[in-house]
Amino acid sequence: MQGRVIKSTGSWYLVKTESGLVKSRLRGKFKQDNLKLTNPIAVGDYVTVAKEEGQPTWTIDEILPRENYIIRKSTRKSHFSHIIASNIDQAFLIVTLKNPRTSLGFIDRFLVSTESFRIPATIIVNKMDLEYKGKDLEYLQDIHEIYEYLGYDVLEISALGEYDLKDQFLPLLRGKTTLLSGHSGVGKSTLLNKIIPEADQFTQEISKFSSKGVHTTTFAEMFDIDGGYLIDTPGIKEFGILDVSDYELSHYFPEMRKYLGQCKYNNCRHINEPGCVVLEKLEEGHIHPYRYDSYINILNEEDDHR
Ligand SMILES: Nc1nc2c(ncn2[C@@H]2O[C@H](COP(=O)(O)OP(=O)(O)OP(=O)(O)O)[C@@H](O)[C@H]2O)c(=O)[nH]1
Ligand SMILES: [Mg+2]
Ligand SMILES: [Zn+2]
Repeated sequence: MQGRVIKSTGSWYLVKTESGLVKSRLRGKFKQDNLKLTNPIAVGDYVTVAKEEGQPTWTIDEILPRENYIIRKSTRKSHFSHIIASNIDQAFLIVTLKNPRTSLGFIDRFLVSTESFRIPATIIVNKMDLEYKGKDLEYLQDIHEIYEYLGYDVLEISALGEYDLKDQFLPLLRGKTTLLSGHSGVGKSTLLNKIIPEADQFTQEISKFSSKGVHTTTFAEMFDIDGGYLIDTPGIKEFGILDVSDYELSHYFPEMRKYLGQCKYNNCRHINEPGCVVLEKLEEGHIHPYRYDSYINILNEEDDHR
């Protein structure tokens, strides 16, 4: 019987099938795509399940090919990676201006991972009910300028208070599998609860001491919404990029992608090569210097891990 994994705890999986939800375990090992994974099965995966003979339990026997996935390096063991969710139609990156501030570098890394599968991404600035001063408002302005220029939507919301989120969000979610991602404490679960009150996801105040989130959500889980699904995930601290070669990286920066093939050398990495069109466009202001910084930072980080 086929089904879709809607919750994963690492030791068991909730699979939605034609005949309802079944709690399943993995039998044996799953090796796949040469990926070293901390989680062999991820929320969003399509799988086949079978009932164990004479037992009330189910097992996952097979995982169907993934159309796409969002993956990050596992923080503790950097040669391992973790699939955040698979088979998604769009990704909403929830960001905040302060407590914690989401950095542009973090946003760019996330977008590299969505671009690598051409998954549409939207940046959602949450906690707009709070008061912001000069620097934070400038930062908000930067986010709009940088990402809207690239074609990403940037929405400002408040998951608390009187903001009418259902009207704003439901049309975006209809019939789609949507991932909510972002740092811990940005309000992913609060937003999900607002849209799907039955979900009743646990939320928690940010630690006053560190102004960081406390990783309240520990497992990814997806909830039915309007013919689609909304996926709540644990907050991520850093977003390590995986398996992208130096020559490939610029393909995942839309503002560079359109000039590729125009550089003098076809293996140009756009660092200091003569006749580099990307550097020319940067000089002319068609590529944002912050974005170019992120590009260089990711290149350097990739080197460290080889
Ligand atoms: N002022 C304000 N606070 C918010 C808003 N959204 C969420 N919060 C608060 O931020 C804190 C963290 O919210 P959560 O929803 O638990 O954050 P999360 O992103 O799910 O965090 P993790 O599960 O750890 O990844 C809670 O105290 C929420 O009440 C908002 O729009 N405005
Ligand atoms: Mg949460
Ligand atoms: Zn170049």
